[in-house]
Amino acid sequence: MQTFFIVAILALGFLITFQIAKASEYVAVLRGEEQSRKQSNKVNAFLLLAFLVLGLIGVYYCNENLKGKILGEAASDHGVLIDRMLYITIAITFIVFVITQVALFWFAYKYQHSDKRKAYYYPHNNKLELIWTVIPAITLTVLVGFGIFYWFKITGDAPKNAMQVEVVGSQFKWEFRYPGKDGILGKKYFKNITGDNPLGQIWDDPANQDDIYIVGEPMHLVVNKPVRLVIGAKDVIHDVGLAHFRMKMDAVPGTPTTMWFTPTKTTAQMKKETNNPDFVYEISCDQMCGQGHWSMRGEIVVETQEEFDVWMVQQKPKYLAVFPDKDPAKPKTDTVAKQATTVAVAGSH
Ligand SMILES: [Cu+2]
Repeated sequence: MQTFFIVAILALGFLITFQIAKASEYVAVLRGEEQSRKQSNKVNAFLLLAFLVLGLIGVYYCNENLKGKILGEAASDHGVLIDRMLYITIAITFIVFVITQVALFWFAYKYQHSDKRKAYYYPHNNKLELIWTVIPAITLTVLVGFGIFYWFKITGDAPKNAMQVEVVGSQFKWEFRYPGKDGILGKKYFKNITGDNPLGQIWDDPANQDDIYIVGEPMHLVVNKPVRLVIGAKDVIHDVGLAHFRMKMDAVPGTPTTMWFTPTKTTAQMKKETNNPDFVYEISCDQMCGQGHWSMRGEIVVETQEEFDVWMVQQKPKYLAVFPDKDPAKPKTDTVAKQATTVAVAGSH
């Protein structure tokens, strides 16, 4: 019995010693963790500050590098307004961006965890809420107000001397139509669309008989002359994107949309300005419209009135291509020949 107690005491003693050793080992580990936590806390706070500085340098660098290199100056009157609006928006949001980012990262650094400080509980302040709601609301209202003003201007009535061009998108090309001498685009009906009549023009409408149809060739516009685009689509939604003019409008099947602008630089001027002899004004499709979306590219030539007139004289109304007999310029050989055969046939009887 005595031996049992001695063994038991020894075993308990061993167990207690073992547990104390283990506990102090845990304490040591915990102390180390606390140490390393404090260490990484400092490193993280410093990294946040470094991220802020590098990020701001990156923003500045990108801006300096790309300034004026992407598209150059706007080539239309409305484009200048759109650019100005964009610059004002960027200036305001940039100031807010810098203030909020500096405050965010600087506070994260300055108020990193410290044993000497305790977080201050500050859940609500009506005045602050009011300030940071009302000021952005007023600012955004002014910015959006500008946008709506320009939007109404661009989609509203064009000046009386404006020329009109119809732009029709389909998978995956652009087709153009000029109203001809009468200045009126003839009526269309989608069920009339055939290989011979790609826009579905109603030939009985006299306004259609002088309309010029263009496909696979550039649209021609006159410099400093307002142009009103009448935009449509034949299958899905496309979008007439005119990056150089800073214009853009959806092309919706069944719902014509319009916008007008005045090109202010000829293609020749742009070639000089951009130092690029191959410069062309492009129409991009700005709406994902299917597999060939990427290839849906059109071109625009901006030229002087004289050059435009020379080009226009060479164009022939689609109507005359479909009904060659109606062409006044065409010698009536067919009719004469037919009459001759009729006479010959009549004579043989
Ligand atoms: Cu498209």
